[in-house]
Amino acid sequence: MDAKTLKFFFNQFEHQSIYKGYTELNSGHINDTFFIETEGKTNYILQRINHKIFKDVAGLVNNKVLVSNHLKSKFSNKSDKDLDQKVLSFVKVKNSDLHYFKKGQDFWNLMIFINNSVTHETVKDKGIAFEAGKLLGNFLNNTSDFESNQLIDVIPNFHDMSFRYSQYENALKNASNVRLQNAEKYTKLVADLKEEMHILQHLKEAGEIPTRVTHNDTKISNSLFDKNNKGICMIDTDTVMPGIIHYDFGDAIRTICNTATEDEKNLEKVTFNLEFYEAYKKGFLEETKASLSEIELKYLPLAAKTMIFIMALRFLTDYLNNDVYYKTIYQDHNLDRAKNQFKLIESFYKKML
Ligand code: GN1
Ligand code: MG
Repeated sequence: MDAKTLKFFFNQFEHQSIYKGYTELNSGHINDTFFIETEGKTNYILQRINHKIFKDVAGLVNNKVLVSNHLKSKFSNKSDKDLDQKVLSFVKVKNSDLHYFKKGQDFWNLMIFINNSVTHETVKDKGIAFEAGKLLGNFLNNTSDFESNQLIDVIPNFHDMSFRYSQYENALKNASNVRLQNAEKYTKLVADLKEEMHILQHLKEAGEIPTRVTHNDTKISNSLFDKNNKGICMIDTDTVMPGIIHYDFGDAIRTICNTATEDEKNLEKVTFNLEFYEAYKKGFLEETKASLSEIELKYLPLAAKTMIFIMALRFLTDYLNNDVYYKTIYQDHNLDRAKNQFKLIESFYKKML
């Protein structure tokens, strides 16, 4: 992507700002994301949304706008300008009510950058884990009265374990011999864990665990902090859909308690940090305890294991499929990501038992 192109797309949106420059943000695996610096005080995040993965981008953007508007309604007496710095705000296209600009097959959207904010790829102290727990708790509280039937199912069965197993089993059938051999070490583990990894799904289907509006991509880099590491808000609301809290709690633990990044190849660096688990849980429960049922609380540890596992399974599946889903930058990238998550599960066992 070049500056001229980005400036063109930036200028399709309704704002008074003058484009100055851009920085690509590489943390996401699906969309292309750019920080847009302007000559003024307001900066932006410009995103090209991956329409191959998100089949209904218009619906996805509509979800995001609805959720943001709902979150904003929770603040009293705040001007639009203040709220733009507390919750994600989407900019409309010039002379249009749409919040996305479509050119050819590509969809673009623009958000206002929250000033003085930072994100983390790994957690270095338990204060951050605690704050992240509070952020998710807040998000779930504030969306608990949101009418979820307004949301489209962005990716049907997104965290459905049976769906992910069936994708994996198909991938096994079609994989190349080389990739199959490289993945072999993990196929037994995937088979052995099958029953346990379906427990949460079965409780959900039986109605024992309630469905709520959930974020569905709570990795630590999707929590925004101020420079003093106080939580501001959850970002990347692409996958907000009905789900169970275990998806969000577990997916957050998956990255918060990993002593290394998701892409770390040196597995010795990958261990599960129990102290951060406790800190995250404390922050999360401080916000949500009163509204959670006994069964929801009981299954928080299994949520962690299940969500680490589901990501391992998805990375492994994409590896077997020759990398058709996640962005990769080298040949065995997805396999390395899967190995990283399997190592985290192993460490989780040791620490939790
Ligand atoms: C993907 O694109 P990104 O980084 O926001 C994925 C998540 C995974 C995550 C792993 C739509 O999110 O489910 O947890 O990678 N999103 C989708 O880093 O598949
Ligand atoms: Mg995401």
